[in-house]
Amino acid sequence: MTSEPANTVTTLLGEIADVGRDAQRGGYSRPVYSTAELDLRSWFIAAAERRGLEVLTDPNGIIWAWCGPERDDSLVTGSHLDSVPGGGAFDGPLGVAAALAAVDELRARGVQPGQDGKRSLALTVFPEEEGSRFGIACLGSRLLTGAIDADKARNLRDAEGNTFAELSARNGVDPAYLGADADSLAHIGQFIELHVEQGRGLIDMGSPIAVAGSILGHGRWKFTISGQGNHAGTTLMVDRADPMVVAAQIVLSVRKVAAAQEDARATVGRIQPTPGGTNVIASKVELWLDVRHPDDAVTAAVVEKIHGQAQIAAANEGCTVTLTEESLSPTTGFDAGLQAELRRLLPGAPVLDSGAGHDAGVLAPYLPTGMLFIRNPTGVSHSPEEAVENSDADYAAGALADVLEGLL
Ligand code: HGY
Ligand code: MN
Ligand code: MN
Ligand code: MN
Repeated sequence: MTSEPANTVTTLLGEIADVGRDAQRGGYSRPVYSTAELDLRSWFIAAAERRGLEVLTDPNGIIWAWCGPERDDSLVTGSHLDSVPGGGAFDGPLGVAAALAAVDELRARGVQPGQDGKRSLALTVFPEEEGSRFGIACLGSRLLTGAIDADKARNLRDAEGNTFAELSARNGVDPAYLGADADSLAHIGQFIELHVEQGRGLIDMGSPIAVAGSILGHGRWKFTISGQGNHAGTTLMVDRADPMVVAAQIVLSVRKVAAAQEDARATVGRIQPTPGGTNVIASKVELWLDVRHPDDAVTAAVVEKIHGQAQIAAANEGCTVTLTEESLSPTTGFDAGLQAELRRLLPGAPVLDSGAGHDAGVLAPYLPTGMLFIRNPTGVSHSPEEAVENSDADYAAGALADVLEGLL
């Protein structure tokens, strides 16, 4: 059923290709509510309004673009526009652009959501999917579902000390009302997220598209290591309590513990020394840990093991170390019935498990949810090397339209 792609996705992505480029890191840095992400939100709203969709931004900062008057049992598709620092062009925006292009495609086929007995269709953009600014991944979908306490979310602070509530208010949403939105959630009949694959699965399978099987459970923790800040030149080596030395040992133990645990993945991608001077022994080091495993109990055991080794390293260096859990996302399966429907509507599409987290994973326990992955020829993501061939990007619009037409 997939018609010749109308090259809308590549055209749409071309419109935002210069938004949030990061000259220093390469790729894109589009933290939530940054100028870049706000520009992308405006781009999406304008594109949706040009298509006659009714657009609103809710108190959680989620943008909804409606096609059709009915709100009950709606079909919703979308993704996110925020990025990791130095991220790729497709992680998030591909799903948003494909949703816009799929609306064009449906209309070209004479399919009008919300008319002729068809359900309404909503396109959504979720804020802070990457958790790059406020530390909690999928903050928008966690707020929608109530998976995060509203007050905790309001008081999350970014590196400059802005709270999520302050930035929400500064961008036109009243933080007094953010939080679980049971009413909006109840209106969603099914949610579909199309996303660039963030690995090599589809390259190896030789397919442009896959239906998601599951999402790997994952979590984020923060180590805070405290030592004795001091002068780099006047402090003898024997007199030091240097938290950077403990941090270095934690990074190595993360690799060792995870490499020894089948199917585990663990990463330290961010370390923040205080004060961070070349000629200064740090007084404190904050270090963030990302651990993933199909079995949530094993994830916890891996973290525990790393924590034990961190405590020994800290004691040996005369430092102290504390560990705080920042967010947990249990391993998520998708609605089997919807998954079967997606495979029926996309004949030959393989099933692919995702090592990456997504808003669809947060929604999955609350409503029938499915995901589609589009081939990434480099298999690299969260990096400027993330890629999607134009032909696959445009094909995605037709494939998503096939799915939406079949479900509407
Ligand atoms: O971190 C993740 O897995 C996702 O890309 N936010
Ligand atoms: Mn993503
Ligand atoms: Mn991502
Ligand atoms: Mn000095």
